[in-house]
Amino acid sequence: MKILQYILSSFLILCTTSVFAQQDFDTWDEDDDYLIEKEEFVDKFTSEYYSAWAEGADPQGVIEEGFFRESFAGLDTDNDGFLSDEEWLIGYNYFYDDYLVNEIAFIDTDDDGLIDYDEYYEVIYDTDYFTDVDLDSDNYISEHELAEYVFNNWDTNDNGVLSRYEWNSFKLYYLDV
Ligand SMILES: [Ca+2]
Ligand SMILES: [Ca+2]
Ligand SMILES: [Ca+2]
Ligand SMILES: [Ca+2]
Repeated sequence: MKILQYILSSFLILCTTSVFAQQDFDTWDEDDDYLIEKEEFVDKFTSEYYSAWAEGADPQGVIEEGFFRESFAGLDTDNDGFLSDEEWLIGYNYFYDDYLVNEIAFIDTDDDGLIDYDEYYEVIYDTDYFTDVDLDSDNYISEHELAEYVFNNWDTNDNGVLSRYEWNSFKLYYLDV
């Protein structure tokens, strides 16, 4: 798992232009201590980014369908509407290894070598993925639940803050929805 995360991080850093990443990091790091604390993250995420995830959503939050659609879109890094082997593997290692078996052949039911949204939905809706994010179990993902989930995932070494390295590694996933 550690090695996979390392490979994944290295890969994503290559995809992220460091100049933009740097500017972004600084605007999120309000107190300029070179770390993004959870409070800094939640404030900015809920005020500026949640609306992109929750477009057209109920004021109470995002329902399951909307949440899965945005999750799928986040993994589809080249925005072609399908998950390639590579896109799936990265997403799988990062988000779903607690929930699913990693067999693309099992998910790709029409055998075209790509995972489309329906194929993804078919396997993901049956897992605890949504309910684990929906902390208060009201069937909506509120802005705070989403911020909490994103932050905890992003904080890969679980030390409660995002370093610049963690930030650069996964920026593409969360902010480019
Ligand atoms: Ca800070
Ligand atoms: Ca794709
Ligand atoms: Ca397919
Ligand atoms: Ca909820």
